[in-house]
Amino acid sequence: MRSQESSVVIKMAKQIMTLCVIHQHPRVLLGMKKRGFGEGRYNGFGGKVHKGETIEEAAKREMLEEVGITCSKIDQIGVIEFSWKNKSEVLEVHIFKAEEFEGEPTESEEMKPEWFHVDEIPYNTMWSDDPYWVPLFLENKKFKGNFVFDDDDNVLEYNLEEI
Ligand code: 6OG
Repeated sequence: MRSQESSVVIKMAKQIMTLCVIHQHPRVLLGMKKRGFGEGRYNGFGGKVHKGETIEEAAKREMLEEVGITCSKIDQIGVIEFSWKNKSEVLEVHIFKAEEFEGEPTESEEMKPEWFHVDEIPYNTMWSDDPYWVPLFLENKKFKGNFVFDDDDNVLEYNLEEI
């Protein structure tokens, strides 16, 4: 008789998040994260999607909250799932681009905005996945992928494809 298979189901809560980068060629607006998750790294602006709002609404809200600008038109460029080899956390990050905005980028408690030339993106002070997908983003290529990190947030494995 076949022995009964035992299986352990590990439930991983997937956190849906937004990430929006202003791209006015040849410059991009990033922010230095001042606190919390990703502190000390440059990144686009974004955060968790709240109950009752669409992902796009969340992306626009975060732009206003974190850097004080209104983006009426944003385009989704990519979606990436991030996970860690030794953690159960999974983040599904929806990446948007805005070319236009209203208002003046203003420092908030969370982010200090800064413009960078596309040839001088500060990859050394960014998440280790960024050098893989930011070049696609800058070329307006749409993509999806997933990245797995080790305990030090280095990329262990990844998949990235244009869509
Ligand atoms: P709060 O937790 O502060 O939002 N984010 C990532 N961005 C990159 N480039 N790489 C990652 O690899 C990321 N994980 C999360 C999503 C966190 C912000 O950081 C982005 C959000 O915009 C792990 O609310």
